[in-house]
Amino acid sequence: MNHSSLCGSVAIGASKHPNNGKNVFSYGTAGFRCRADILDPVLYRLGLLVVLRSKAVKATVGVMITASHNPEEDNGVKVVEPMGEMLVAEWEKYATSIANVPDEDLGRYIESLISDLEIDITLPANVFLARDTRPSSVALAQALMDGIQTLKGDYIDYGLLSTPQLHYMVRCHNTKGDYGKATEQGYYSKLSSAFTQVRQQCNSGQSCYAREISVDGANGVGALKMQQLCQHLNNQLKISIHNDGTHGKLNDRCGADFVKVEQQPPYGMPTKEAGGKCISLDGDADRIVYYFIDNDGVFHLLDGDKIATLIAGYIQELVTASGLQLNMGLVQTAYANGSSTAYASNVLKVPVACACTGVKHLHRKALEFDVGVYFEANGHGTALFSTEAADKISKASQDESLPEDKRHAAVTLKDLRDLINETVGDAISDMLVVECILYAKGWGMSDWNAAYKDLPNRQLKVKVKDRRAIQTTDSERCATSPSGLQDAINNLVGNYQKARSFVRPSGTEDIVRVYAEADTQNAADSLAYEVAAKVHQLADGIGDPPVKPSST
Ligand code: NG1
Ligand code: ZN
Repeated sequence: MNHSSLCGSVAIGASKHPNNGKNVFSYGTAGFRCRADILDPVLYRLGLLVVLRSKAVKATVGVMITASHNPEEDNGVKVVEPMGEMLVAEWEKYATSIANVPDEDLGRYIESLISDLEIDITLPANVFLARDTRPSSVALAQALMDGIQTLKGDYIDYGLLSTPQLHYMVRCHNTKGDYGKATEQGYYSKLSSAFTQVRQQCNSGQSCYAREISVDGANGVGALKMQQLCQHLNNQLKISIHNDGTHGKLNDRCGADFVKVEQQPPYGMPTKEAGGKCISLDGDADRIVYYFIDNDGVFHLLDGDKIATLIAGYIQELVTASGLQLNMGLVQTAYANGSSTAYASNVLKVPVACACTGVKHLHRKALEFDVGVYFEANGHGTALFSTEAADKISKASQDESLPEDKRHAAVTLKDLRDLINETVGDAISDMLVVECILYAKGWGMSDWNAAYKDLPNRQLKVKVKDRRAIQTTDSERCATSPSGLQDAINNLVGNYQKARSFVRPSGTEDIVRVYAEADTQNAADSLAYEVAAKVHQLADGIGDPPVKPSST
């Protein structure tokens, strides 16, 4: 494509997807995410950009259209790197720029990227795209394809997929099938056969394990994909799917985010049965939380921290049993419950690292270990094996000279790795991993829940004039500005037992988030409101200062 034909094609395309310049778009930790009705020009432009990204990395890249746990009216889009990871930081800047450049400068902007980044425009480009079930996703996918076609890129439109499925497809394709087959059937086959293998090796014969699971599909794509998975599981699990999208609205009083934030069961789920195992997915099925109601009718949430410690503890046991020298780590964020961190370090003896909020930060940190497990408290996470670790495990699994128990542990580790979606957190894969571990231990929900007791906690949102006024360090656990805020937080925390609190600007909403935990719910609530009031006072709060309602 020469200069004038590129600019000409881009101008024609842009006229069909005009940017009226009224909105400012920013590619944040979750890609672009906002009201669906203003995203059309962003998708078109991102279509142009991913063609360049594919040429720059000489590989297939992915684009997922979803706004995850946000309301149905929102939408969003995220770019997937060749190995299934999140878009690199440098290109996040280009994504933000291309989304905001005026229509008449778009052709020139693309040309400048091509020349500045020395992209060989004659190379082929290939993009995999998929979308969630939001009604707006269909037209946005078309805008994206228009952008890809403008720059003569190739693409495969997978239609409806979960976010982690799309990440998986991209990695499978770029590893030439080494990671699996880049089809939906390939995904279910890989996971279901690994699931069967792991379960065969680790049957404890104990009795508290139950194979019945009630799934809250958040009225989204996860419900559809879970149905398909069931067809491959040969009744090893008995899954009943609720909030499957046939009547309710996406993420409306259901889904993993609702359950985590509200600390209550979703609507539309038969949770009344005591002891019943329940899970909630989010709108694009990359998050999962477990929960159950006990015999006294009390709701118990087993969130990302409980899942992370279960998985890390089990992998640690297998690594020890195999005799392999692998350094393991658990990566959390500041939102991890203090009890989970203490349990991982003191009981499991797994080193814990803290990363900034947003899975790309956790993912990066987890790569520093031979085996790194990472989870956000909200249920988004996975485990990563370094190439060396995977090689060692694979060799040990085939080493006939090893004692039987060591080799057996290595075989289980190898199959467990096949069950894990290493590209990104995956609710379906995470569920299968958790079910294998509970099965191996013969655990019911209350056995698992008894591992440690969460410290009561509270999250609040504060509206301020400019959330960038809040700056943080130490993986967001300490505020460096506005001045005096951290000292004030320290003083307030000092008034409570087992207390901790921090504040940070949200990356996905125009608010400041406040987190507090303490020995009682009342104390955690009081501390959270006191810290929120300080934020409001020192960072130009909007509206009335937050006050603790008398009922909490
Ligand atoms: P922000 O809005 O930056 O707190 C939220 C979640 C993140 C992550 C992103 C992306 C919390 C406290 N924050 O980020 O963990 O999931 O959304 O979806 O849950
Ligand atoms: Zn999600």
